[in-house]
Amino acid sequence: MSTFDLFDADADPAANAPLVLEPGASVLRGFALARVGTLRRDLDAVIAAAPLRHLVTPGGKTMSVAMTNCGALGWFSDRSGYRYTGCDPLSDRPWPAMPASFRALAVSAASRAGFEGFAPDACLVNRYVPGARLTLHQDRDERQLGQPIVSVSLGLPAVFLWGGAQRGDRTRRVPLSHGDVVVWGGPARLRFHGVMPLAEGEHAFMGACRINLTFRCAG
Ligand code: MD6
Ligand code: FE
Repeated sequence: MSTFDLFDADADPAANAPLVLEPGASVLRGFALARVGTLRRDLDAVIAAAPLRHLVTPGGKTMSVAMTNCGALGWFSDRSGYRYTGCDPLSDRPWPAMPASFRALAVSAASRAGFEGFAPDACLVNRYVPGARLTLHQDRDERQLGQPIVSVSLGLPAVFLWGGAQRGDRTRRVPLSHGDVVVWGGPARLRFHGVMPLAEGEHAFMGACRINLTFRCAG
């Protein structure tokens, strides 16, 4: 890439060429920025219908990240395991519908990263406050491992850990900011990954937290 390319891309972050972490995994810097107003409004409605809560892992630990879902399926964890459910176990009602703004963003980000025809049926909402973290894990509870995952970062910056096929493989630190979108699938779909403890801070638009939306085809 020439110096001129870099200057051009900086003028319009959404036009940036994807940063390729490895084949199948890329970071689209600022891809969601133009839509954050609508995303925030729709997010507030989802959280009002299905409140954020701290799930318990099968091992009995309470997660530091608070979670909820929208879409036909939602990710859930308790002492009996990880799974997708059609209803929110807190209310026994279906998860809130996936807002059209969420779906449109996820489909266009997937397409920008080279995955046409992404059909997400699940959106996991993660809220991190300072100190909250996500330990290294693989996303493998989805039935359609042929479809990518689209991950949208809002609010405070975080350091994403990008690992390998084995838990013990060395990890690369990838800073993620408000509006960044990560897309991964294909050969990278089962990579270990995590999020370092969130640093203290106050984000002008989202407050003292980071929200991550991950879109999957789970059913
Ligand atoms: C997060 N994300 O960024 C946590 N998983 O808060 C994930 O665990 C994740 O970003 C699968 C695919 C993309 C992700
Ligand atoms: Fe994950």
